Amino acid sequence: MILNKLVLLAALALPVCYVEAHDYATGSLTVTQPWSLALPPNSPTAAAYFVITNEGQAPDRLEAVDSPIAGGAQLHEHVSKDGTMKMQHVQSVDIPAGGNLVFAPMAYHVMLLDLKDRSKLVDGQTFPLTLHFEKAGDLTVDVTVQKQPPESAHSAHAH
Ligand SMILES: [Cu+2]
Repeated sequence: MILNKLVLLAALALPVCYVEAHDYATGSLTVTQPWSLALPPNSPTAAAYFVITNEGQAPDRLEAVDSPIAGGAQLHEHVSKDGTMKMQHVQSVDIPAGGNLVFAPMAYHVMLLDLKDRSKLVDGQTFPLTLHFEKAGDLTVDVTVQKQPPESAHSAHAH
């Protein structure tokens, strides 16, 4: 009886699901779990999301992004305008010292325009995305395409 309880406790202590984390670092910046939503083949645009953590003493700034699968890539944010949520292009995104910045649906995101290679926008595929930081320089990450947002993305839009 006691043994059965111990076995049960051991089973409960195991993580429910193991999420493979993909982290990329340059200088004091870490980019965690870049992902994109799998899209139908005729989608005109795609979006990419990730979390940037700045463990340094100084702020940095994400100034531009690009990807070989898209003819253009922009930094976007969601804003409330006349009672509706709209996305708009921003020139750059500040990353505060000791802080983090969440790119997620209904928040900051990378918008990929003029898609050149839609074969990568399928569940299970990855595509490269290069982030250009003012101080930390360039960082290329592999964006994982998936059907569902990762768990980490849910916390980003807790209203
Ligand atoms: Cu957008």
